[in-house]
Parts: sequence; structure tokens; C-alpha cells
Amino acid sequence: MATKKAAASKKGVARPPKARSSGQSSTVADNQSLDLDTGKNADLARDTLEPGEAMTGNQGVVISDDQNSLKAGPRGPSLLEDFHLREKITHFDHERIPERVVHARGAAAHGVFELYEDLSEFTSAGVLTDTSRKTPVFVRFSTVAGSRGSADTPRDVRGFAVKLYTQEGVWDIVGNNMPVFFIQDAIKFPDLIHAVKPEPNNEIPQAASAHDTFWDFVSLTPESAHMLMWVMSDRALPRSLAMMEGFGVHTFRLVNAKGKAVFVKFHWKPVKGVHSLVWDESQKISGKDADFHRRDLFESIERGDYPEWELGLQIVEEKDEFKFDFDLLDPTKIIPEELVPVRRVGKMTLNRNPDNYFAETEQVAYHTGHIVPGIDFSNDPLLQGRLFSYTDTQLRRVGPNFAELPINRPLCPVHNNQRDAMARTTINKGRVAYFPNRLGGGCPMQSPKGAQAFVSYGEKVDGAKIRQRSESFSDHFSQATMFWNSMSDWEKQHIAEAFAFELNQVENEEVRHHVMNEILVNIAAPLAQAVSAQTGIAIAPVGDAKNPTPSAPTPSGPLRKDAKDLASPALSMDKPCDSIKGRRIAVLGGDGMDAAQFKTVLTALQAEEAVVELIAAHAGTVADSKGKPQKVNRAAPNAPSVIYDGVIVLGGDSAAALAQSGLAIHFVNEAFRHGKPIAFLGEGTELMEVANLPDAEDGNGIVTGDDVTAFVEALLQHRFPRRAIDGVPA
Ligand code: HDE
Repeated sequence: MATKKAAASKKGVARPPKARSSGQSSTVADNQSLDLDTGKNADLARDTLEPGEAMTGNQGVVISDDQNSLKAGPRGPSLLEDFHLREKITHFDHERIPERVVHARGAAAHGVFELYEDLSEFTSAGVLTDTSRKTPVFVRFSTVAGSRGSADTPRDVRGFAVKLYTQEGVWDIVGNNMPVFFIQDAIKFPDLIHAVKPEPNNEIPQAASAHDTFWDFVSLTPESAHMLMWVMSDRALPRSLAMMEGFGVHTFRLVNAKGKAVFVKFHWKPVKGVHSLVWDESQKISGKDADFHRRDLFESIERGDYPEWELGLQIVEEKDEFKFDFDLLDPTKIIPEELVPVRRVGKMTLNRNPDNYFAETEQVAYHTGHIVPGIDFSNDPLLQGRLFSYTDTQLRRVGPNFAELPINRPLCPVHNNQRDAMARTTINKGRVAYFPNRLGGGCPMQSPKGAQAFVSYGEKVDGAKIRQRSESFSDHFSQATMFWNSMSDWEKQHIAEAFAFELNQVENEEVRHHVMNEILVNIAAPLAQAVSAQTGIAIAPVGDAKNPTPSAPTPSGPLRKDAKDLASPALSMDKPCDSIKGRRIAVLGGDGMDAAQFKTVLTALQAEEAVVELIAAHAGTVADSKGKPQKVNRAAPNAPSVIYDGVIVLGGDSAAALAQSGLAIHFVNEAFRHGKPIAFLGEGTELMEVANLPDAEDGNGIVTGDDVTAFVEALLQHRFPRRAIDGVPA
């Protein structure tokens, strides 16, 4: 059969489409294969082409010509009766759905979650109690402010949304790569987003918070101070999606089979560690490779380097709810890991790329309200607002039957009396679509005490109706100060430079002045001084009696007495990596490059599962010192330094040509400026000299001689940011 098909396609003869069997499935449940082990939520409707398959229209009619519209004569007008032309064009006209109002730019992957230990002490959720399960997941990462076609590497928060297809229903953890948020109440969200999005008169700037309206808003919203520290830190510039932490942000609840609850914060800890780009590099990558993060995710999965995270839980007993100096319900606060350790309870592995961006990554619909028995909400007012927002947004964006789409369907059966609406795919049988009923045998029936039924945690609630922020939410600065105190010298420098960069893009003097004197001075004096020096904004009281400026509707209350001394070492990213797996290394070579060196480099780096690319003046091949042709992975103009983690300059006859190449000089200079390890092997040092780079020194990330091991060790440091340090704030 296979040979026949191949023969048919060779001759260019299409096979007619397969006839559909009369037993064709008609319900959503029948229409999917439930393969929990592989994580495939396979849809039999998936269009898999076999060799020689014929093209048809949407009604199944075989098409004879897809290249020429139907015309009255070869030079005549097109005819209205051309149903194929009209079907093809109208379908095309409707290809887009509204992009997400936030988190529009995203990339996603399938995978699996496996549990290390039975947590039935805390929760009845099967996904957190049954260690034999492999729960399929679909994870979508995103930027927040940019539109769908924007670049991957602006300074921004990253969405980290995990859909777990558990046996008891879908559970979504719709989190971010930062553990806090800008605002404490959902009612402020539209204002925050209007402020950060491109300004409405000219739609400038794309995917950037560095403009007047954002800083105007946050200067009047001191509760955003802690989040601003995260966004101005290098956390907002992840090196790879696989090197970001994920956080559920809000406090949730776990509820065990006896109905006892504990509070919980969810964390995703990346196995590759948390590592970032630097700002200049991020900006350049936005132009050189706008798809930097999605490409890295896609390619790493294709080559079997699967991104992994451990699920971490911070558990707080109900009796301890009020033992902290902050409110567990306040989403602008973290529980420092030093106070409540993160217990690692399972691992998530992303091992399969989507087949179709639109069907999966674009149509996936997350919702904080998608939870399963054993998990419940807290009264965090931001979370409460989100519980309303996500259904609404999916209805608008994807439509009322969004849960029927293959990527959103639960793997367990769905039975209820919801019916019809646009694009319904389930064909419900019978005449009963209501409850209670006798005619349908009472089905589908409620499960009031069923072990697997969802029962809301019976928290006692009793209060007057008020629009008021809890007093316990009023300290807006102590944890922002704690974040600053927890950073290393270069991390502090990067934060100060980021604030300065953003404020130097702000034109309105009043806004600049308020950010400095109502936000930064309250976080840390050295931060305010460093930003003042780079922006020219004076540290001075704001406003006067004659010209009062609007003040923050929710000003900060008193700080913690010990705010100045608070620190949480877990917050710093100044930690070496455990492995260089997946790191991209540029090897600069050319004709006559040292063959033995090249072999040593390849062997050493490939043993560590790094990705090595040979870069030369032209594409094709170059001849090494033994005359052997070596494949060039990229021609120099297609190989910007910013997409690599480290550089090796080979010795041999190619070295002299490199030392005369403007591109090569720029390459190593830029890599040096971005703190990357650079090895100049043998005669490769000629390039080091003409580029005016310092010689190898302990701890500066420059390697000379023939020692590739020293280069690998340098890569384990990720970057050498102290090279760029001058005037580090204390
Ligand atoms: Fe979202 N958010 N959000 N958000 N959010 C959306 O839902 C919203 C918030 C987050 O990859 C929207 O499907 C409100 C916090 C992620 O598809 C929308 C509030 C956190 C994603 C929405 C918040 C998030 C979204 C837009 C304040 C971190 C992308 C499209 C109460 C914990 C999910 C969509 C994906 C997406 C509303 C605040 C994370 C409009 C009203 C806090 C990761 O429903």
C-alpha cells in the first residue's frame, strides 16, 4: 500500500481522499484519544497528510486547480460562481482571532508532570497524591505588554501559565516569572495595562514600560514599588524561558480529604537555574532575532534538551495566617524562602513542541478558576478579580465553546446540560438537556459527597459590604527594600541603570520627579542616589502648597521597623550554573584554522551538551589546517554575538584574517561588554590584542592558551558582569 501511494505521488497523481467510515465518532469524548502516559491529547480530526493525498475544498470536493481562478476566458473577468476561490479567500479573511489584550506574545510546549511524594496530608488532589501518575501539561510563556508580533526580549514580566490535564479535570496555574504584582486589587488592572501599553494617541512605544504614562501611573501607585524592583532587575530579561522561575503569585489553599486546609504558594524552580541577559544585549536581540526565546524553546525540545522545573510549595498552616509582618492575601508580598522553605514535590518536563501554533498556543485558554478537588482559592482581591476575568476573556477571544477545542479539553469525561452556541462540536444525543429530570434517568447527576467532586472550602465569611483596602496591605516599601538589600553589587548596578534608562525616556519632569521622590527614596537611598546621578533628577521634596500635585490614592503606611536590615538571599541570581547544557557557543574560525584545536573544542563542548556553531566569513565550508573541509554553521553577517553565551577564537592561519575583520573585532568587543566568557586559543590572541581586550586574569572570564576546560568553567559562571562595574552603589 505504501509503495502504491509513493508511486502515485511520484507521478504527480493524487489519491482520492479516504472515504469516511459510517462509524465516524460524533462526540467530543469519542473524538479524542486519552493517552495519559504520552501526554497526547490527540484529536482524530488532526490533518495528517500522507504522500499523494489529494487537495479538497472544505466540503470534501477534490480540487482540480488551486492556482488559477475561474475566468471568462484566459484574459477575462473572474466569475462569481468560483466557489473554490470564494471559500479559500473568505476563510483566509477570517484567519485571525482577537489577540490577548495582555500576554499576546507567547510560545508554548507540551510535557508531563510527575510527583515525588504523596501529599495527602495536605490535599486530596490526585495530581498531588498519586506518585504513579504522569499528568500531561501544556505550558505557555509570554511577555505582557507587547502585541503578538512583538519581540521576545523586551524588559517585561513573563507569563508562565501551566495547564495540567489531571484525571479529575483541568487545573491551571496561571502565573508569572515574578512572585508579586503591581497592584493589590483587580479593579486597578485596566488602568495599569492602559498605562503600560503603547500610548493611545500614537501607539508608541511597542512592548516597553519606558514611557510617560507607565511611570505616571506607578508614581501614583506606591503599592507597585516591590514589583518595580523585580521588573527593573535582570529577572525581566531571562536568558531562556527554561531559566526562569515561575510563581503562582497569590496564596491558594490545599484541602485534604478530611476538609482541613492549609495556605500554599506555588513555585516552579528551573533545573537549569535562573539566569538572565543584560539590557544592551536584550535590546539588540530584539532586532537581530526577535524570536530568540521561542526559537530557543523549540530547538531545545527538538534536540532532546527538555526544559525542566521542580514544583515547589510553601505551606503555611491556617493557625499561622497572621504570624507574618505582611498579609498572606496581599499579592505585592512574598513569603521569604528563609521564613518558609520551598518544598520540592515534583518535576515538570517539557518534551514535545506543538504541531500547530494557532490551534494550540493561540487557542489555549487558561483560567485561574480552573481548579480541581483538593485545591482552593484565598481571598486575595487580585485573585478574586481574576476569577471573573478569565472566563470573560476566553468567551470574547475564543468563543463560548472554547473548552471543546482539543488543547483545552479535559482528559476526563465532560457531561452537563450546557448546550449549543457558536461553533459547537459536541453532538449531544437525546431530548433531555435539563436537571432535574426523570426522562434521562436523572443524568448527569450531582455528586454531593463523591470523593472526586469539587466542594468549596467552607471558610467562614462575615463582613460589612465596603470598598476598602485592609490596613494589613499598607506597607508598600519594606519588601522593595528587602529586594534591594538581597542583591549583589552588579545586580544593584543593573537595577539602578534600568530605572535610569526608563526615567530618561520619560519626558514629563513632574513624573520623573515624583518617581524619584515618592518611590525610589523610600526604597533605598543608594538606589535613589545612583538613579539621580544618571538622570539628573534632584532628590528633593515634591510639590508645594501653591501647586499641589495629585497624591497617591493608596499611600504607604508605616514601614517595618527592621526594613533597612531585611534581606532574603534566595532572591539573588548571582549563582553559578550546574551545567552548560544548551548554551550556545560561537567558534570563530576560517580557512587554515587549527584542526586539532577545533576537534578538542568540539569534543569538550559537545560532551557537555552545549550547542557549538562554527562562524566564518562565508557560509559553506572552510578548510582547516589539515585541508579538511569543515561545515560553517553561520556566515559572520548572520551571526550576531548577542545570540551566543560564549566565544572561542581559534588559532592557526585563520587568526590573522580574523584580526583584520571589523565584524570579528565587533563580535568579541560586544561579547566582552556583555560579560561573556571568551577564549582566545593559540594565535587567536591576535584578535584579543587588536580588539583592545584585557589579557586573561583570574575571574575575568578571558581564557588564553589551549585550555578548553577553563572556558567550560567560565561558562558555568554564566556571565562576568563585574567587568562593567563602575561606581557600584553600596
Ligand atoms: Fe492575567 N490576564 N490578569 N495575570 N494573565 C490574562 O487572559 C487579568 C494577573 C497571566 O498564556 C488574560 O487569556 C486580570 C496576574 C498570564 O494565555 C486576561 C488581572 C498574573 C496570562 C487577564 C490579571 C497574571 C494572563 C488576557 C488582575 C500572575 C497569559 C488573555 C486582577 C499571577 C495566559 C487571557 C496565556 C492573561 C486578566 C493579573 C498572569 C485579560 C483582570 C497577577 C500568565 O483575562
